[in-house]
Amino acid sequence: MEVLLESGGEHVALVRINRPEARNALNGAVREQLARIFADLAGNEEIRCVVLTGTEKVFAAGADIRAMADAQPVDMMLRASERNWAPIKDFPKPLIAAVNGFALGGGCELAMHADMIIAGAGAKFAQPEIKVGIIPGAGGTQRLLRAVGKFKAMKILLTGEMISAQDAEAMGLVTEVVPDGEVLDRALALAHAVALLPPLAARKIKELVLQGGDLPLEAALVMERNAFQLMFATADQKEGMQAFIEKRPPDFVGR
Ligand code: CO8
Repeated sequence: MEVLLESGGEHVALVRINRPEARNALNGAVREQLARIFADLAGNEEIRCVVLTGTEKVFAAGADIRAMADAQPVDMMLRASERNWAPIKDFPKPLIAAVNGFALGGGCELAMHADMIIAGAGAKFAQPEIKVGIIPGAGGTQRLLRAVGKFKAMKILLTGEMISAQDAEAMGLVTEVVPDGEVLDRALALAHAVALLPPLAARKIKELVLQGGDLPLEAALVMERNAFQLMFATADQKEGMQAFIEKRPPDFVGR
């Protein structure tokens, strides 16, 4: 298997892409395995947060160029790769990308599917599709635009040049930059901190940030208000507030 599912500790899953001989290029097998794993994790109540990572040298070098080089448009349509992106795009729980080395093309797009990106100081990000005669095909133009704004996005998309983890952090593409050897530990620590908090509230926050950001403000605020009120139906709201009043740590159960 090129994608490994491991325990990341209590309530945390660790998903590793492990196809080092092709720099973790996202061929059909890798994308199918990722899709299956994320679909399973979505329905697994034990899991509250997921960390997605690659190897020490590469997060993912993009779509598999060898598997696309001779393709015709109809081949690409029949591959319907959006089917395999869907379980990651729609993953309802917090997802943290731990990026060491290269996150290029589809690899950068995959990282941008996460809710937080922890990058090693030596990590490199790019959308180099233009250099091989295509354009990003898994949301790169749109998610990058929304993350960093038009003028930074245009430079990245039109030149295909790599940007450093530090520059990516400065423009808002990366949550935190840490020393290369500490990326996974930091991502897991963050995942554990999130996993201790009420999972239903975490899901709602993710839903609101992702869906609300593309709505008119008034509509998004109504959505937020409804979700806020719904939280008062959860056992974790009662527990969180009671624990505060009793000056004890809360024990959230995800209900
Ligand atoms: N596809 C297929 N094979 C790859 C890819 C790739 N994207 N990247 C690396 N490899 C293979 C190489 O062909 C090589 O194979 P072999 O040993 O058999 O010759 C092996 O991995 C090692 O590669 P390098 O020798 O180049 O390794 P380096 O460490 O010197 O360089 C790099 C690593 C910088 C990552 C370099 O390999 C590179 O630039 N790769 C291509 C990056 C790229 O252009 N990515 C964009 C691809 S297009 C894309 O992602 C479109 C997204 C559309 C999304 C929708 C569908 C998923």
